[in-house]
Amino acid sequence: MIQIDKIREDFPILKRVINGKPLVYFDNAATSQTPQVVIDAIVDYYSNYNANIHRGVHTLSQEATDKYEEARIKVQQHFNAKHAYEIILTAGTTHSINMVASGFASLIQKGDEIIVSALEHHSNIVPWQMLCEKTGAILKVIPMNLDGSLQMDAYHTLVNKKTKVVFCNHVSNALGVVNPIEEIIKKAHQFGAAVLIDGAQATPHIKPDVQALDVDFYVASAHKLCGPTGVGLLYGKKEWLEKLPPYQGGGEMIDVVTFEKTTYAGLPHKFEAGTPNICGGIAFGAGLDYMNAIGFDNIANYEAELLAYGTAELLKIEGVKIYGTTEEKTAVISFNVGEIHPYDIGVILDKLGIAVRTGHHCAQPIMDFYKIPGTIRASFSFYNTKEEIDVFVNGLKRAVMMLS
Ligand code: C6P
Repeated sequence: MIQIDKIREDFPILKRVINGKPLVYFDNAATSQTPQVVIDAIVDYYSNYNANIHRGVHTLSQEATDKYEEARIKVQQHFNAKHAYEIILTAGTTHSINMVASGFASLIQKGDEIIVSALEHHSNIVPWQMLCEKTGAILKVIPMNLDGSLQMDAYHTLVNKKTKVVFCNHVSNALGVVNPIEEIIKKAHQFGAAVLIDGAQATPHIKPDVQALDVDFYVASAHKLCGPTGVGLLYGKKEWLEKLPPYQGGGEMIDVVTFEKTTYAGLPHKFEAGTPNICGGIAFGAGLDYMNAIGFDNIANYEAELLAYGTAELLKIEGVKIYGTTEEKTAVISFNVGEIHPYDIGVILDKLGIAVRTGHHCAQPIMDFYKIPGTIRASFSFYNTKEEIDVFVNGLKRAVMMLS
């Protein structure tokens, strides 16, 4: 059970007044808000044990190193990775994807095939296009249906022995649909292809088990998980992380350096050159602790209620068209009202204290598919309420009246 009043107390920002109105924050798919315990963890780090890690013999450095490595273990346990060294702490989902894509440059040859889904965020399209340009590999796309689901029959015919890597998001950021990643992974493995799943939008709602999924790479960002920006994870199976070359050269990722030759450190340090986001990593762990204490089953059940209520209320407004109508969705409603431009609605909602995202949501191919410039995206979290949905729906009605 979600104790909503208690939970809302944990988030100082929810008390903010915007344009004279209480904040209604429905832009959770862009970034989640930060509970006090995570803010406290950040303040504690800078107040009490700010130091560089893995290098100093002094007490502060050891304390910071211990806390940072504890955070890695929290991430390992949360995602159920077999080994802590399979968790690379990165700057976030985009960074993690680029690490893998650039690493594959040495494993991919001209004529090899790479598959992405039609539902990808730009950060899971552009790095692979860059890789194809560099290597002569061919990018293939799993097409989508009108309801936002993937055409899985087409996927089954796309995979073949030339397929080297398959990339798909676990949940689409623009539509909120949950993709059949188990089926995608199983099929790719029949042909020996590696699979990277982008969990940026799934992880705030679903606790993934990377071993049960048998996924090769899984990536996500802390800032969508009640943590800070600028930190995230790359999970990789040991075999794959050992095969990939390091992404960057520098301090921390080496074993022995001479002017003739450098040998690299083992996992995870091979992929963690330079001073990492130490405080961010520790706060990432604090965010996971906070969400796990609430419980992901509780979060999912409560958000499903918000999604059902919000969808039903929105559909009462004439002209509302929702994009992404599959049965399995996270608490995201992407929609338009008649011919009104989403941006115009977003501006009026902001005047009423309501934060939503408008536009193409970094997923232009999806907007091209629907032949629209963008959508209004309302994305709910476990700290939102049905009362806030009422405020939003009333605000939307006002906006539609003003713009019609
Ligand atoms: N989507 C949204 O409003 P970063 O920016 O690296 O933390 O995450 C990038 C990213 C990758 N994949 C998916 C599925 C995502 O949703 C995002 C971030 C935000 O939808 C900001 S564009």
